[in-house]
Amino acid sequence: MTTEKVIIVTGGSGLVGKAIEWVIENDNGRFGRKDGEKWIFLTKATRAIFEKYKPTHVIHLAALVGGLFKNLKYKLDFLRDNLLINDNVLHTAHEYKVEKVVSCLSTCVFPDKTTYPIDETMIHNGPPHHSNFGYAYAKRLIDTQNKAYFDQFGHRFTSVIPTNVFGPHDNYDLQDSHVIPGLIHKCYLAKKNGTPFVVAGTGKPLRQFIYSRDLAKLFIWVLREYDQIDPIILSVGEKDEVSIKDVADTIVKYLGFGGSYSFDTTKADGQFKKTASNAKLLSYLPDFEFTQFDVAIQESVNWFLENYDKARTGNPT
Ligand code: GFB
Repeated sequence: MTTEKVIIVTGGSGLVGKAIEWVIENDNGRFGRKDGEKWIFLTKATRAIFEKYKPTHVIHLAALVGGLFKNLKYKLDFLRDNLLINDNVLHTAHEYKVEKVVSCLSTCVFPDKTTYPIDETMIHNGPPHHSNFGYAYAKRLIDTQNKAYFDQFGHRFTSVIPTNVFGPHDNYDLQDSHVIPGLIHKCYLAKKNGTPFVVAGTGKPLRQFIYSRDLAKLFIWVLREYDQIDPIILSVGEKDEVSIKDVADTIVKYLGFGGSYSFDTTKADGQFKKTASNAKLLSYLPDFEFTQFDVAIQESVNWFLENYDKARTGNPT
């Protein structure tokens, strides 16, 4: 008789947590809810939660996160808060003999000076980009913690490395958000108030973006089937890399914005690119279907318009 899997998801009310919940509830294919699985989506993961649910598996998403401009301002908070959150969750998982923990890193952890495409073996090969070194080092250390828990106790704690994520339930705060929710919100306000739509920076930097609901399916696959301690990059292919200008153009199209649209080159561009290889992922899931970028942006814009009143907008006028 197989024992029931009790899966807790830390940071369960955020962008990725909500996407995993959506897939578990709505996907009738290989990624949806399976018999013998109990899923619990948490906002705070403390000892009391482990005591209450006695989880067998953990998807660890809870973190202090933010876009370029928030990272530039709060490097110590990003380092310290994430170090403390990760140690708390991983050590509590150790004490409660959790079978598996899947933690979430980001491709910003990789060295800034590197060859491309970036792959999983390069994670500790040199300093990350200065704009987010606080967050990057705290997240890199999860890989080190996983290896230490395996070495000393044999725990199967692993991690995934997504590229930039976007989708429903994002954080749309104008200062602290990532680029896609930030530009969706800015363009929406420009259209509503008849004011100019201004994109920060030159628009030239390149990024690979993964839709939160695609990432959610891959998280569920990693939880159920990926058996390594070493991390795995979860990303669209290198050929799907787009510029910040491409992103802004697509958002302007789906919001139907016809006003003045410009770039504020006095604002930072951040890292020019962090082109990552998804070869390892495709070696496991060669037929995985990623949602087309345009379709994912349209769904994200529609979700924002339908949920503006309850979305995390930071309450601008
Ligand atoms: O998503 P983002 O903030 O972070 O994207 P990173 C930043 C890029 O978008 C820069 C441009 O080139 C910005 O100049 N941009 C243009 C904007 N307009 C805006 C805007 O309104 N808001 C924002 N945020 N950007 C982050 C790391 O780097 O990536 C985090 O700092 C994390 O730690 C995240 O890893 C996934 O891709 O530059």
